[in-house]
Amino acid sequence: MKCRTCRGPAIIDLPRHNANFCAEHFLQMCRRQVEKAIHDHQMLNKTDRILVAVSGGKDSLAVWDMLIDLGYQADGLYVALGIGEYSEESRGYTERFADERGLKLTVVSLRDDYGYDIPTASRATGRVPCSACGMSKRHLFDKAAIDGGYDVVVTGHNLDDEAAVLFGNALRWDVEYLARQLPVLPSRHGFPKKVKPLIRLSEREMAAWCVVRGIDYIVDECPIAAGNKHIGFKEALNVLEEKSPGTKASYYLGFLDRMAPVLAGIAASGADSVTPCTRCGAPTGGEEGSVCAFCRLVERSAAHEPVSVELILKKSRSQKRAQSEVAQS
Ligand code: Q46
Ligand code: ZN
Ligand code: ZN
Repeated sequence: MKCRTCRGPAIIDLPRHNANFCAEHFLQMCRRQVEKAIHDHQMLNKTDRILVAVSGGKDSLAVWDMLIDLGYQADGLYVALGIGEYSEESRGYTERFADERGLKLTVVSLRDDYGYDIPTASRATGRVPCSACGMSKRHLFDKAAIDGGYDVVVTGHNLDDEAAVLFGNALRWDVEYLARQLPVLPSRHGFPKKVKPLIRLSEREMAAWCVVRGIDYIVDECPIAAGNKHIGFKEALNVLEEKSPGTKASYYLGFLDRMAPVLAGIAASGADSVTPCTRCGAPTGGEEGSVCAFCRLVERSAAHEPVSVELILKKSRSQKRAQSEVAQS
């Protein structure tokens, strides 16, 4: 196996590029893909103050590493979700990454700073854990960016993530979600700009980036992720990718090129009126004088007795068992 660029020994084969690369030229290919995404979608400027949402996983640590490597000014924000050992370990990976490189990392702890964690919020509000989690993270990333004077929030969503979400939205023909599934959300109504520089790189490429660059990351998935629908969509797309390399990239990047412009009018016509939350001041879609969904979640969750992650997992296992019994009967 020889590197396409230098003919030296290759360390990775990338069927969708019909090419193999040595370590040096693999990194070069990744940097170019990120630079192209940043340039094509006007994601970032070299003078921007960037806040990277980091989780301790490969994608968010890789994107932070890449941005620093490309000369951007990027700090990190980690939200401690209180999902048992998984959260403790992922925090450790994130803190070590930042310490070793002298990068600025801010940690917000749901339990210490807001009096709840994700398993408890899920039980207290009756939301599925990922919904309580996603809403908490969105609110806290937005808040940290606005309070800290950052120009833009970066997340580590990669090609596999975006293709899976697109697949889910297309299966339901959810036109509004499709119209908004863009790698750049401009800043508006008090929300910060948000961008996804890894949209041209796959999960496997991000894992390889971390190995080559010596980045230790948490390999285990969030234990609560098992019921997440996107995992099924990813698996389905992986089957297609295996049969026909390049399918995922042409599906998602083709959507951005050819379909997103067609849907642009729908994206622009979305809800426009926001008012400040009377409790925390964050923009909210509710009526004048209302409290935002995050503040309502905090109020209910902090008043609830702490719930362990094991209890949530037990509940989701018994729900699945009941569903499969119904399906078999
Ligand atoms: S951390 Fe949170 Fe994810 Fe775990 S609870 Fe769901 S959303 S799966 S990225
Ligand atoms: Zn090479
Ligand atoms: Zn609020």
